Amino acid sequence: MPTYAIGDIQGCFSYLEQLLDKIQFDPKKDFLWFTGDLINRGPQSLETLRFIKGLAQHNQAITVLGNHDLTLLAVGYKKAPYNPLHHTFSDILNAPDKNELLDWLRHQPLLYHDVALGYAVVHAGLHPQWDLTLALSLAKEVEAALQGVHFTDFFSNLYGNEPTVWNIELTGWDRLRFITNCFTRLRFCSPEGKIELVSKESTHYAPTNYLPWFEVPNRQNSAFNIIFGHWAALEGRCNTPKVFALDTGCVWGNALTALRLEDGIRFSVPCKKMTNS
Ligand SMILES: [Mn+2]
Repeated sequence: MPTYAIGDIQGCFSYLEQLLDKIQFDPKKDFLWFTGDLINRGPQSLETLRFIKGLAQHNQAITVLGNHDLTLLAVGYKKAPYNPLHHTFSDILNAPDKNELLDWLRHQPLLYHDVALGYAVVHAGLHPQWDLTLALSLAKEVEAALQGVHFTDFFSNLYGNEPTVWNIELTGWDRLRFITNCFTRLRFCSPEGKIELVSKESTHYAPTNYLPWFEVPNRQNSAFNIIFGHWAALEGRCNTPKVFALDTGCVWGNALTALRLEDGIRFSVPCKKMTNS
């Protein structure tokens, strides 16, 4: 019963189909993990979301939430505007099953850990000062807000790059925004734990005094296998032990990648560029 973790699809449904063909995915035996950013930028957000929701509801897959998935929710619940320069998910917003899709999506986790397999998956990263137990409990705080009665308030308060430093005594929206920014947007972090949410380049172009989050010394979650997406500029490369980068830039014309957790073998299909923005 292999488990495959699959990187950011971003609405490139045809490449997901090709990848599942390549690994000879058998929904009766195999299980899929997705790193989030299922939708946006690519041409088939609706097909992708419907397909993964269907798998998840049959206990054949899990996904974590990425920044683009949260953007869809914010726009879908009318807490952010639809911007045709940056958004390609009008197919979902106009779909007859829009409400079911959004409702399912907002019930997905930000961090998932399988004790038996010995892997965790997150969209962007874990703050270096969080051990896995704390990270799982912080993820639950955000998930409770996303799933609670007043969940639309979360999207009104989601956007922003502040605060930049973790403090266990943070409260309110600042606390939930910091946690969400780490799980869904983090790339670079200073040795002291200050997060930087602007740079998107590869590790060679780290802002001065910043490191990739997974290279920060004394990282408290370094004992665990962690799978992440989000960072297409890494092209799937990460030399830190137990950290697995899976966003290989499908929508940018690179590849869509699956990692088989049981033996660490990677499978990829080449992709044509599907976005200009
Ligand atoms: Mn992302």
